[in-house]
Amino acid sequence: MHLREIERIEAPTRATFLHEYVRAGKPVVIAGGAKGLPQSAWDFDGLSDLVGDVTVPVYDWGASGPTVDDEFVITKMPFAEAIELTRSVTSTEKQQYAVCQLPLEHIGHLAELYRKPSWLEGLDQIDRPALPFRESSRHALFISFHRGIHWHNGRDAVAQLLTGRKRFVLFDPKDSPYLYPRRLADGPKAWFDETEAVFCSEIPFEQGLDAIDRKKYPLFDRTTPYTTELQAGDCLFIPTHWWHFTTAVDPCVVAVEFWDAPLRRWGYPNGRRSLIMKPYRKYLFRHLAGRKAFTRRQEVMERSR
Ligand SMILES: O=C(O)CCC(=O)C(=O)O
Ligand SMILES: [Fe+2]
Repeated sequence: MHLREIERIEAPTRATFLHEYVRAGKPVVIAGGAKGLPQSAWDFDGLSDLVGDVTVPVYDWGASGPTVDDEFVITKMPFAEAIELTRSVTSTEKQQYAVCQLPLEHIGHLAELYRKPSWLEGLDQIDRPALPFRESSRHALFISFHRGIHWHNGRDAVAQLLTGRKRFVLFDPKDSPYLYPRRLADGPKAWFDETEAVFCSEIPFEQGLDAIDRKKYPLFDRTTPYTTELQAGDCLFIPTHWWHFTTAVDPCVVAVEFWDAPLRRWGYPNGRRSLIMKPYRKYLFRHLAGRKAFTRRQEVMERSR
């Protein structure tokens, strides 16, 4: 296995970012790319002061912390309380709580305060996919120690590290055959669990790359992990269908923008699954669930009613 460091650039123009990275489907770190923007004041104390009294959904994995099965429940609490619980996590197995995929629109007036980096301006309006594959652009907040491996279902993303330090590990979609992807048929829940991200490797990444059992997962050595450690203010472009997981070095807050990527840039072979799942999901939301937030747990609750 050959680790590669993700390329780092500074202050790109919008054109450079678009042509050399987004359209090339190439991950890149924009060092200091979120510096000077209003959201750079969103450290733990800043967020508590601004929107600490807003009630937010929090992921709860119980005493075991997140595992490959990613069995969690959603619980609700004031954001200030969620911040205290999530910022004090020091290891993956002790991560009972995390804030994941929390839309800025659901956290008081945060969405109004947020500003897009200039090099990201308007990129969600070009190269749009055909209607059945479209979703709205979103920005969401994450406060997690470990975020399990997944890829984004037809969405490009820019993660901005607002405070702390975090290690990101990415894999090219071409490495999918060596990442022991789960098949949709492996669990009925998988058919419903398609909110931006898809969790679908059998390999436990919770303890990092070195802890992976090479005898049990011999093909894993054929992958090329792309790694980087983000500091506050750094941004990372994650092309659609690139696998990734994250682990905090220091407690951190991440803001992520998601927008649609055209089909020709979907990463294959795992992108094939999205050709079916994306339109299917849109149908599901519109006609069956009637709403956008649709987590694994909600689905279980929904169906047991
Ligand atoms: O680190 C996190 O909590 C989430 C990061 C992530 O998955 C992303 O930026 O897409
Ligand atoms: Fe992600």
